[in-house]
Amino acid sequence: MADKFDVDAKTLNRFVMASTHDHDLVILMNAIGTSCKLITSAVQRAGVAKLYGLAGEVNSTGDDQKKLDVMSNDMMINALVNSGVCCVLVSEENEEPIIVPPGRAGKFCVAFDPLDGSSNIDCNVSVGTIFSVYERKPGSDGNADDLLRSGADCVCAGYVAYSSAVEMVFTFKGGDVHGFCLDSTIGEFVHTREKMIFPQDGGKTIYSANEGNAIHWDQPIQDAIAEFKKGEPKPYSARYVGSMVADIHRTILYGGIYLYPADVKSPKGKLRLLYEGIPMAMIIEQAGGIASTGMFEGKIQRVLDLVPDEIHAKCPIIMGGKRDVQIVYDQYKKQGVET
Ligand code: P6P
Repeated sequence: MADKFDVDAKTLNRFVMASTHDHDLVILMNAIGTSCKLITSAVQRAGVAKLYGLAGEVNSTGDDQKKLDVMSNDMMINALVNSGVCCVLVSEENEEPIIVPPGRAGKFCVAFDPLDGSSNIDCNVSVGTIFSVYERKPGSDGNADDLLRSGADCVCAGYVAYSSAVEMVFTFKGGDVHGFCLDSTIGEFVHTREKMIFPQDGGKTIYSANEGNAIHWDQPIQDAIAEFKKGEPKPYSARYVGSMVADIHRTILYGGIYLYPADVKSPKGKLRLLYEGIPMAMIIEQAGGIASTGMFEGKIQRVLDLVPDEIHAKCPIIMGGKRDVQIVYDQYKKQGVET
């Protein structure tokens, strides 16, 4: 029997065109989609094309850059700079912001991690791309200050999971969260998940954290993990991929909680606000979950309320549904902390 051919393919481009009259946003999402298709090709051919291993440089996070980090970064920068709709880019792989030459500059400011979790690439574990989009401030030609704003000013956010399927999850500010899988037979992201909603009962009892950091966590976090291990009516399952996109994607679809809290070793946490915290928080909140910092700079904060003081600012992250985030908050309440 012939494969079912879709004569009405609901591509990412068509979704964006139907969702906005801002043609520059259509162009932007097309450029992001194209760069993620190129990254897909590189990631899927890494073994064959001998792309594993180190590039011999270090990125803004101090991580050893993998060959694929450099390639993915170049792919995104080239696609965005040449889209004609961006004025400033911030990448995890670049210490300094990339200012688009005035002749090719447009209104969008994009922060991205081109290949998040790339330390996993050589052992074939899922990796991802994460991006957040802002519009430059009125009167600005486009510089880092246009991105030193809270998630309240974020126009849209998304991630791409390079795994058994290549799936982009994307949302406009205030909109629903949608999933688009890459159909390699037509080279397009097609609409496969309409209105992704975090399981409102909290979903599967899963906690996701790097317990290798446990000795550095504050007592309420240690107590919350102990509560998850006890679990009601049975202990939670522990799942930790070590690639944020994989861990967050699972958390949104299955439920549970993802934690990368601040600790004595990393008082601001490890993850980056502009291209990990804010985009993931916008997606989690608009899918009906909670995106908290846990204890950060003396109080419990909402990730989307944080204002980055520099383009590679860090933030702690506790993301999940009310059931599980409340267990964390209850431990802070026991210490008299307002949540
Ligand atoms: P750790 C990858 O380097 C990353 O930025 C996220 O993708 C991931 O969730 C986290 O760091 C893993 O950090 O300290 O557990 O290896």
